[in-house]
Amino acid sequence: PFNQDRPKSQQHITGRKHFAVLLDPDNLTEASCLNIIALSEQHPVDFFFVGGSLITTQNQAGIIRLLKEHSQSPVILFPSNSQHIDSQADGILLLSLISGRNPDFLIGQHVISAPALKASGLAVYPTGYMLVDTGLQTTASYMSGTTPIPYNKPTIAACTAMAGELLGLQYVYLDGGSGAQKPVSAEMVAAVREAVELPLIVGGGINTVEKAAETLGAGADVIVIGNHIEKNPGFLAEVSSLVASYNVALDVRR
Ligand code: 1GP
Repeated sequence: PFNQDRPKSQQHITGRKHFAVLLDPDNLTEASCLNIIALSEQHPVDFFFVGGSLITTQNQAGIIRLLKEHSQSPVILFPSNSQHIDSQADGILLLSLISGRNPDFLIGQHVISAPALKASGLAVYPTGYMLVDTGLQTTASYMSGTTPIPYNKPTIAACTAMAGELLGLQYVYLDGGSGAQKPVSAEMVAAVREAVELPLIVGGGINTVEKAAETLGAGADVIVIGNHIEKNPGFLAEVSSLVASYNVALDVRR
């Protein structure tokens, strides 16, 4: 089983940009969810992520049902623990919290959920999840009991992503945390982009078109926006156009 060929680079990066809207079941009513879905019909969204670091309501299944009934965009679970598996969705980010040193979120929850995941039929996306310190402590950092990567240490982020890639993870998610005071820096996004050949997902605190553009320009393949669209659904249209403009420019260059 151990031949001597060096593994080929995974070459996942296409240059195409993607837009994911994160829906936190605690923050949405049925009406606000339907409004976001209606907007996404006119202003395309590539994926809906569903989840949150601490879910206190029983709304998740209903939100996924609405999405599946009214939208063609894939629904991908963004779970905080093993309880959040729902086979109505299309896929799940199987997050290993590689920025932290809490074994429960590196492997423990995965062991608990493996039989249900195998049986669920969900597409499973093994993801190196990296929390970044963007100021105030976020729910994700507190709930996971982990220290996030310091904001001004892009080299730590790059080495962590490299380790995740070498371990065989297939995606990297760089997250400032939901409602972060500021997004992950362009320097850190660029350092991670340079370090690995995996698709790079970036989210947390993106609440202006300028911040979204900076994140995409620094090398994010997927940007994730939650809070600001929940508060101001019109932002969905602005980000959708921004992402489309990157992809049109890419097509013109080809
Ligand atoms: C959080 O990356 C997501 O995990 C999105 O963050 O809610 O701040 O957009 P926001």
